[in-house]
Amino acid sequence: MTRLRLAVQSKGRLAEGGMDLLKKCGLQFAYGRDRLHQRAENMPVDMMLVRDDDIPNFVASGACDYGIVGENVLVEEQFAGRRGKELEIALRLGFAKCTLKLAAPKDGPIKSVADLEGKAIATSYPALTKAYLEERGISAEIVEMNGSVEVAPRLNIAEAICDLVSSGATLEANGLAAFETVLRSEAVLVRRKTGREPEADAIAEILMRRSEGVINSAQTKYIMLNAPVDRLEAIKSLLPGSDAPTIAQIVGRDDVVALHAVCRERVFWETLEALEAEGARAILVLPIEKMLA
Ligand code: PRT
Ligand code: ZN
Repeated sequence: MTRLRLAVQSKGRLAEGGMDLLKKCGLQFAYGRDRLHQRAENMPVDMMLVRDDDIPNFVASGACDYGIVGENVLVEEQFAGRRGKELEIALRLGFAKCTLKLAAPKDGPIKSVADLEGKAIATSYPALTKAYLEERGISAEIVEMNGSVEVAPRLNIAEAICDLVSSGATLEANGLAAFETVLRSEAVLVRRKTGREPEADAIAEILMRRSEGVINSAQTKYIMLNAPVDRLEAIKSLLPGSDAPTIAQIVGRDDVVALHAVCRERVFWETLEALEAEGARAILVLPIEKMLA
């Protein structure tokens, strides 16, 4: 019987989020994390644990059917003219979000893309950076580095950098300021554009549908509250991303009803305070574990 072969980063930022998502999709794995292969016990899925940079190649060559990779790695492979071109995004996974940014010393002369003309830029994403600058008519020298790109300006290796940013703390700590976003990235599920096995695709479809349920339910909350009947419309309009709430009678009360709603956007404290100000009481916000639309 066909098993879906899935490439996942062995350790790093994509490994944890990837495993977490697969577990929430119901996959159970038998062994610890230190093996190259992991076999799901309850579904026809085999995982191959590898370095993220190798994943596009593994999927393109057919060694794996699908893979979880940062969009930044995929796009770099595509711009570099390597095998990433043979891949497509099957599903955006919503974790490991980051941005690829151009940055330069905070107090230096480089404040915009135009200031990069004739300068040296250090990056682990040479093809992406080059394409971005060429498109804007800038000619600059690309200095390829495989890590610690943020130290390049201080070491006079380059005047600017193009690197991934999530919190921005690394830039800050190195006296750098970002002035341009080159790419927004998140973890993505990739597969070959052509030449896939229908049986593997069918297994992947189940996982993707479950993943969508997991991703959608992550921010989604179930809100329950009691609402004065005469404030019902105002209260309904405050509920973030909810379409049709359920209204139920409360025994012995005709001035107050119970309202239950699924909210598809983040529910902030400010929202709860606004609901309370409109007369809502007994407000409960519950997490939703699984969801099928
Ligand atoms: O060993 P292997 O090659 O598999 O791992 P790796 O070192 O290449 O990858 P890893 O685990 O560091 O990152 C894997 C993927 O996570 C990246 O390709 C991105 O898609 C994604 N990701 C999300 C990030 C970040 N956020 C991130 N912040 N990758 C790297 N960083 C770096 C950033 O460049 C900075 O140097 O983390 C540092 C801290 O960032 P700040 O802004 O929070 O300070
Ligand atoms: Zn890597």
